[in-house]
Amino acid sequence: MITQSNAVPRQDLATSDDEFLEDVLDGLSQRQKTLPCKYFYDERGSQLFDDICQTEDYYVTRTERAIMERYIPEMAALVGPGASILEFGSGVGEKIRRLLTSLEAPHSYTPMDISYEPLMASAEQLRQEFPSLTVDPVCGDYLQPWPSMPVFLRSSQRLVYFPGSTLSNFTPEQASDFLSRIAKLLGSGGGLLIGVDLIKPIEVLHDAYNDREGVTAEFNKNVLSRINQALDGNFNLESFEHNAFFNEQHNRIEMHLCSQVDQRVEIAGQEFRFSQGESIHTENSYKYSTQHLHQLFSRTGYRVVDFWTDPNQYFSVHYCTV
Ligand code: AVJ
Repeated sequence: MITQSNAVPRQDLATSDDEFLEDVLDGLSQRQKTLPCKYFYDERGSQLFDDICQTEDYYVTRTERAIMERYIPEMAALVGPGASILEFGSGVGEKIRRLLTSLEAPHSYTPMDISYEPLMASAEQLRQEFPSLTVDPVCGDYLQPWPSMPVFLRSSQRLVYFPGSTLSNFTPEQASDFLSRIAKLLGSGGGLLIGVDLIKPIEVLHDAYNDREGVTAEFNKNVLSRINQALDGNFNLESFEHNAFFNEQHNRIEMHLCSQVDQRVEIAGQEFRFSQGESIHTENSYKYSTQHLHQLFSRTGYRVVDFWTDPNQYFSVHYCTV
């Protein structure tokens, strides 16, 4: 992890090639081959994700934005003045602007993200746009132990912002653990503003992860080209097919890459066999009902103060306090 207080800027430790290689070899050695979804987000992958967010079929981003637009004054009133905000997975810092301009005199902003360059660039830009705001970027994987974050912890008006349904990528156990950790970090009186995707008709879900422009398929396959480039792999991208479907038993979209033929792939000198039809499980995206969420929040130490949805009830934003 890197915080601003580390005087010397360093490469992103959270995405070192050594760790990447270890995770890839590990994942592809399992019976159901798998790859951690965090590796989608290299520069090209982040661009492709942005493109997904703009497709007609992917309702998630646009629906959350509409909820925020409509209800942000209510949210800001609940949060109150002088907030210090910690955001997990801040990306290029797009969503926070809307919140910063609506909150009354926000005091500080601590973005945490795995991608070093966009994190630092957006921190610098926010400092210029909001001169009275203390911006204290923290680079790292938020599923790992967190660094100290002194600026955030010094405040008694703590707000954690976790938009975009990133929680969807966590298993239910990871989601509980993560929310519990945040509750402890927030302490009594702290607030959580969180956007989570909801269960909906299966066709809508299916289309969102199988968009007609094929951007999601490209996003999924990009992890293979990343392995080829960074880890000296020889995946033939044409011989893998994007497959995304809703697993009703687990309430989750699963994304896979299916081998179209029997084949062998080499990565950093190590060989992996794929039989025809065998898949690599690349992502889970869990969908929740508001009842699920309310149970989850109360089990992990929160009280739901208010929540907002869109007219179709496709997406939810919750404000909870500890
Ligand atoms: C960033 C986890 C919310 O699950 O909808 C989009 C990622 N994957 N299309 C999601 C994603 C394929 C996205 N989250």
